[in-house]
Amino acid sequence: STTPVKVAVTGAAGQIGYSLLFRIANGDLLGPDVPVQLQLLEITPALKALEGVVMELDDCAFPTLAGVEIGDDPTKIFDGANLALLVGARPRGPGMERGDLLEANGAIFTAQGKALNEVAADDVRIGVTGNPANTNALIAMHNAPDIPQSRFSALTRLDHNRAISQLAAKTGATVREIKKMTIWGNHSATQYPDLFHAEVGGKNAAELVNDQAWLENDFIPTVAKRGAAIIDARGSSSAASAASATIDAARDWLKGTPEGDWVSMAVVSDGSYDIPEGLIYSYPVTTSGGDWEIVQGLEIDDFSRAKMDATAAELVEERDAVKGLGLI
Ligand code: NAX
Repeated sequence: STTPVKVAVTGAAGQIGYSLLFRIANGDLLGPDVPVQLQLLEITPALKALEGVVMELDDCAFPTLAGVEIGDDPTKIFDGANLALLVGARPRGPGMERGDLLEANGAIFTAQGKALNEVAADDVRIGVTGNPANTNALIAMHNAPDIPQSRFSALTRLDHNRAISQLAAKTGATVREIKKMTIWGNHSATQYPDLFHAEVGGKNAAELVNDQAWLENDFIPTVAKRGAAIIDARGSSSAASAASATIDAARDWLKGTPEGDWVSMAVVSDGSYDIPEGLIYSYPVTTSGGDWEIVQGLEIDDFSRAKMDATAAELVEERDAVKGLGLI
């Protein structure tokens, strides 16, 4: 059909937005034949900058871009949205405590959850990139009781892609040869990138690498702390790679994962792998027809179990904190 797909993006004038919008408008998300309508949300003081970004989008003359709408009211900008990419969030400012950060983001994600509940399209899918992504998604989900919980996901695809890239570099394989990578848990330093189920050219990655010291002391911390390394080198946080991962995650969610592979998505736990029910926890998932399914039956050894439980414990703490603040 030629009806444009409505894609809402929040934080559209930010640095991830500056990469993300052009990729979506170029057809990288839905393909060159699907017209896209961009609906862009910003806070009022950033609307002028956003107008500048829209001028640049216009100047690209993207054939797939059917229209652009901007504003600071989520009940207008989320109207009819088929996909909502929640990128905008409140960064931790000087002197801000963890509780302050959760509260500031709580205000954003309660309001946006309610607005999505009220005005988004019936088929809406919601991807949360803004940090703390898992808990922001949890807050939005709880404030949108009429939207099925399975429609909410937080981004761990950047971590997933980073893990693939590190494994490719270690083994000399191409990225294309690497399958079944998994990020478990929180998009934070406690995340657990798992090589025990990943494959390189059809061979088990952990067996191929055969170097537990590298896995523990190099691979896992490199992936988990990559964000900080980028800030160190670039002077600002990852933006183009975060935008690319946001696109990868949404595209695979809507279009399906290939046979014989899976992706990592933080989704609501049903208790799989003994993770507390209701947390937004990153799992290996396959997708089809716009729905995800947690990969079942993976064998978990003691090393993995401890890592999976540690990142779950952090998410329980975050959940209890936002519950204490009355946000969920
Ligand atoms: P920027 O600070 O450049 O942009 C954020 C934008 O969001 C700003 O323009 C701001 O005005 C806007 N904003 C704030 N509150 C808003 C609201 N209530 N409604 C709409 N817009 C609002 O940050 P950027 O580098 O683009 O990063 C955006 C978010 O992604 C941050 O929370 C960041 O921590 C997070 N990230 C998440 C990653 C992930 O893998 N899940 C990786 C990259 C990134 O660090």
